[in-house]
Amino acid sequence: MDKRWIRDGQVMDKRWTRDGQEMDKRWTRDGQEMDKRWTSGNTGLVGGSVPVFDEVVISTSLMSNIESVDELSGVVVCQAGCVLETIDQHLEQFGFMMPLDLGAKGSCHIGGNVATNAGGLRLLRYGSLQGSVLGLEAVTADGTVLDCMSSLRKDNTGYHIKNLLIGSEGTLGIITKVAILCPVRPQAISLALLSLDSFSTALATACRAKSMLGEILSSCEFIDASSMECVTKNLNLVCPVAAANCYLLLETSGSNGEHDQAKLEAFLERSMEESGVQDGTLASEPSRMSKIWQLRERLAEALLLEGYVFKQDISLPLTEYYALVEKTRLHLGNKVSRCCGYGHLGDGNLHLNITVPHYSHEVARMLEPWLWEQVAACRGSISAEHGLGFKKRNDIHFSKAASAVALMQQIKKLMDPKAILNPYKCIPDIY
Ligand code: 2HG
Ligand code: ZN
Repeated sequence: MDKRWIRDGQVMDKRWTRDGQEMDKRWTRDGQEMDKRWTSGNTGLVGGSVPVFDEVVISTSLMSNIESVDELSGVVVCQAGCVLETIDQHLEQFGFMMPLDLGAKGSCHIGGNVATNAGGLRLLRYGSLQGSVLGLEAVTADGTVLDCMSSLRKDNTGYHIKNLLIGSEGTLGIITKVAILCPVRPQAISLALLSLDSFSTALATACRAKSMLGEILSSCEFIDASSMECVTKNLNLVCPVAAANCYLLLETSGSNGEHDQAKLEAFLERSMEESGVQDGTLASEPSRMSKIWQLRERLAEALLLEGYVFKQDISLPLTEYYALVEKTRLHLGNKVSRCCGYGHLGDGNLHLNITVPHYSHEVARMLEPWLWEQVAACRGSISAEHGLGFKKRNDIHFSKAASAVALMQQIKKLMDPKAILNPYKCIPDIY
């Protein structure tokens, strides 16, 4: 193979040939040329924090103290109204980071994140909040302050009430404080953006990234051509790789820059051998990484500029991931302006977004329950990380058995007999 690299502006004099054949592909690193080419912050997307009928809104904004950081274990204890990004910035001085990162980090509150079991961009690496939240405090319907504030990694004493509250969308208690296990802040971070000819190449490349990058892979995000066109056009952003059908954004983070680079280079060299991998760029410089991240993180904002957006947050088996976007596109035809897909490919979470100039009843009716039937047919989930909120609570049966929903309703009745905690949300009414 004959490919050249440029690292931080420097041409790396490293070439590979295979069977004497030159591969005409190049990379850019940090923008330098090579040749070819995610409550309480009210940031939820399913109306979970929106008062609809007779609700009273309780703000946790003033509960914004970060109470402690345990420098040995990496456990941060903070109040529910702390902004996610603020906690992360605070942790920097101790060498830790928040295990959760999402587009709304600058305004979302940790209490809301925990209440919705928010997923985000790095779940692939750091797991879900069900695992990272070691303890919490919540106020229950009768005013009891429920103290589940453990900071222990292991604690199998009785039922895990804490885990019941995580993801309950405020329907079983108001989370007031949390203890979160934080990973060590990485010393070296790199970001690769690849353009690919098809979803199957993207999937094969993502699988290769998982196996070749292993423990240093911290994010594996997918963007389709329509999404990329939307974010670049509507927000005047520049995509640094050649236009293609699909894009993969792969982030590595680790404790040893040299080791990580060697792994990443081996992965990229191998990937560039594939004819379907069309172009790529690699960045390690923070401002360049941030520019590339914007192409993914600002997609939701870019879509909003097109009018009304039907937003879907779906978990699917990887083989069905993009097929659903294509099926939906065919199903809706010219009734919509755009039907695009992006999301957390690394954990099977697709964000299917459909834009129309103005809200359309016709499109709404064409979309649901048709879409939920497609998702249920392949045993996917109608809400991967955003929750059910007000919008999807009555569709829960597409993803959960009737017996499970009935048990949820009994738990709700037991913990909130007067239905005063975030009513009309998350599960169908029983009262
Ligand atoms: C993200 O991953 C958020 O960016 C929002 O979960 C998803 O815009 C969306 O549909
Ligand atoms: Zn997401």
